[in-house]
Amino acid sequence: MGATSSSKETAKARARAQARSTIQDASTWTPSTLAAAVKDGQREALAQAITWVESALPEHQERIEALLQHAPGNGQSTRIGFTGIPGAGKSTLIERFGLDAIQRGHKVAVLAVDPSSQRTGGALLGDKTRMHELSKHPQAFVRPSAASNTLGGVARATSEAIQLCEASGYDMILVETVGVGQSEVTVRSMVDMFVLLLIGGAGDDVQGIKRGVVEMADLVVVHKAEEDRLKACRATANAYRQALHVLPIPPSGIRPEVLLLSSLTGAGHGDLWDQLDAMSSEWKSTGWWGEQRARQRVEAMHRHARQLLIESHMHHKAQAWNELEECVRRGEQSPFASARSWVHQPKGTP
Ligand SMILES: Nc1nc2c(ncn2[C@@H]2O[C@H](COP(=O)(O)OP(=O)(O)O)[C@@H](O)[C@H]2O)c(=O)[nH]1
Ligand SMILES: [Mg+2]
Repeated sequence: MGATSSSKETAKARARAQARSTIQDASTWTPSTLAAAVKDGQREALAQAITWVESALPEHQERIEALLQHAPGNGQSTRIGFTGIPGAGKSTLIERFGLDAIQRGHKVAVLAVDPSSQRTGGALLGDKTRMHELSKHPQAFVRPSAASNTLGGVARATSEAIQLCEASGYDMILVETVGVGQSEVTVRSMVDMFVLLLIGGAGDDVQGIKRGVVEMADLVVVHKAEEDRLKACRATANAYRQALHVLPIPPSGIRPEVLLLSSLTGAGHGDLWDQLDAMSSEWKSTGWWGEQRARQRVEAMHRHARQLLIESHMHHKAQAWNELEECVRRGEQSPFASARSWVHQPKGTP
């Protein structure tokens, strides 16, 4: 028995060594070798695979599809999104929450969707991700947001990144978003539970919190609630409890709770965990968990179809687009008529 298992071990070790040496040259990956390395839990491979799915180039779509087919997720992860203005403390909260989750036996992946990194070249997040401990932990994978100059490229890739993390053995997937417009909506459509972070005492106008964002939240956290700011934080929490009470009951059937929390002291983190845990158990028993996932898969198909169509048209009819754009800029043609004529032009028209 010993001999068999040790020869199996040797073969496994050899296969691993081989896969690792392949990492040295990313261009030698094929969809199936990359998928195998992802499923083997190799972080470098996972990072590479996410880079692949972020590509919007039409010639890359086939290998992306093959990769995703070879590395299907098992659907068993818990996916949690965190939103709130920059400075609300999302990264700090995620680091503490992630370390807690690891202590509870989970493998944690953190993905960040940050459209603003386009302007800063990612430096903002790269420097201040504040997940130093988590990113060094062997049970965690932290992927800072990639800058993207494609139409929604990073946001689109996030749902595929979630799948790849799952395939790689991560069962707790935390997504950080920045409170600007579309990114929240996109992230909301990819996660099971969505947490809104507020800073206690700061006015809504300062925080840029829109009703739409509050409506998307499954849980509201009044953050930075330490001793000296407790009064202001309680006032904010009460105001939100009242505001949430007049909103219609969400399709999940659960009205969002409002929690006070500090990621500096850790106060309230136990409640946050319990609340999310209770919510997921409840939704699994009512069927909302599965229903929401089903809706999200259909939404993802819509999103991909739109994206692929426009990318493919942009690729094949770039010159016609540029010419029409000039005409529209000069006011010679209506935007609607130009868009229609461009869409209906056969591909390959110069
Ligand atoms: N007082 C206090 N400050 C915090 C807390 N969490 C984060 N911060 C600070 O808030 C600032 C922004 O935190 P960060 O996690 O980068 O926010 P993000 O932009 O939302 O990701 C940093 O200076 C943190 O140290 C907290 O619970 N209490
Ligand atoms: Mg952050």
